[in-house]
Amino acid sequence: MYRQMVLIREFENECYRQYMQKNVKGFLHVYSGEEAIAVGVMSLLEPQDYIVTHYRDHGHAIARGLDTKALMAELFGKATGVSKGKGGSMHLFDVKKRFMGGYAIVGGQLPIAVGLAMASKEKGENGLTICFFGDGAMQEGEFHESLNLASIWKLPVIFYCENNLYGMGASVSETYAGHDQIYKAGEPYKIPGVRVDGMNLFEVRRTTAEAVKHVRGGEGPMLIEAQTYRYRGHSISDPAGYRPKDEVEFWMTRDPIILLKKQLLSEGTATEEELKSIVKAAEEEIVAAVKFATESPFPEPAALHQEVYSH
Ligand SMILES: Cc1ncc(C[n+]2csc(CCOP(=O)(O)OP(=O)(O)O)c2C)c(N)n1
Repeated sequence: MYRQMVLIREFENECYRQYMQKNVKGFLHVYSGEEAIAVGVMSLLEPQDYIVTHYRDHGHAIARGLDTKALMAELFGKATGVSKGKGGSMHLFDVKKRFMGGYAIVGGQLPIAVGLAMASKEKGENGLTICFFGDGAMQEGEFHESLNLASIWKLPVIFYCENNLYGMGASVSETYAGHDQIYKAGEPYKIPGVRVDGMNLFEVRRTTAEAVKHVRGGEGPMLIEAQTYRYRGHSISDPAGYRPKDEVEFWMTRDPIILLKKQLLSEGTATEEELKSIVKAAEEEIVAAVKFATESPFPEPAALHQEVYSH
């Protein structure tokens, strides 16, 4: 899990570099700072489980085991990308891994999660759906409609709010009346909620494991609020000057990778050399991913209208 968290951080740092070199275009929202959530949650899932998420989706995709070469190629708009170069950063997808997409519309993935959970239940797959979203989605009507239906139909879905304290540029405390009790937002729909320290991998795993047991056991949906922080701006074009310096510094002291590293060393689970070699291997994997993306072809013009749906 340390390896995966480091790999996500290295991938995100490289995305920034590649964007500056104009190899990655369009929107880019990185997951740096939030790694413990994706990695902790995915470590508890089964192959039959579905995942849907928002546009800040690289970390979830890597944690679910999507190949970093195909992910980087997608960001480069290449035909070898996970969405054949047509999705880009915000629309990563892998149906075999039941990774059913990043979505650009805030809250748009919640009704999709409800549909996926209904499919799992109807088919008797013993599967559940994890639906990641940000604190900004709490203000969308879809949030409330989705929780209501999921509860009425007792669906196997975990609504997973990654509360990084900000939407695009405004603090959640200025935009959502229930900002200090997000985990209780399911109460009107009789959905139990819990809050977890999203910077602590072990806490994420412990809390999520209990929720997974509840939901897989047929007890209906749950809501989890993971408290976290994004280390970069909302997107690459946001210098994030609206955040107080001391707040940023505080959250930097809670870096999930550093916290995990300290714990692994103090417990004697790993040595400094072993952890260094994990970082080196991650760096090498990212270099290989960039090489693959660079050398891959762009989609043929004829592919433009293939696998594209409208309604
Ligand atoms: C329906 C809708 N409204 C507005 C936007 C513009 N928008 C994109 S991201 C964003 C902020 C969302 O913040 P949050 O859900 O907290 O997620 P975070 O980016 O912090 O992970 C907004 C308003 C959008 N994409 N979709």
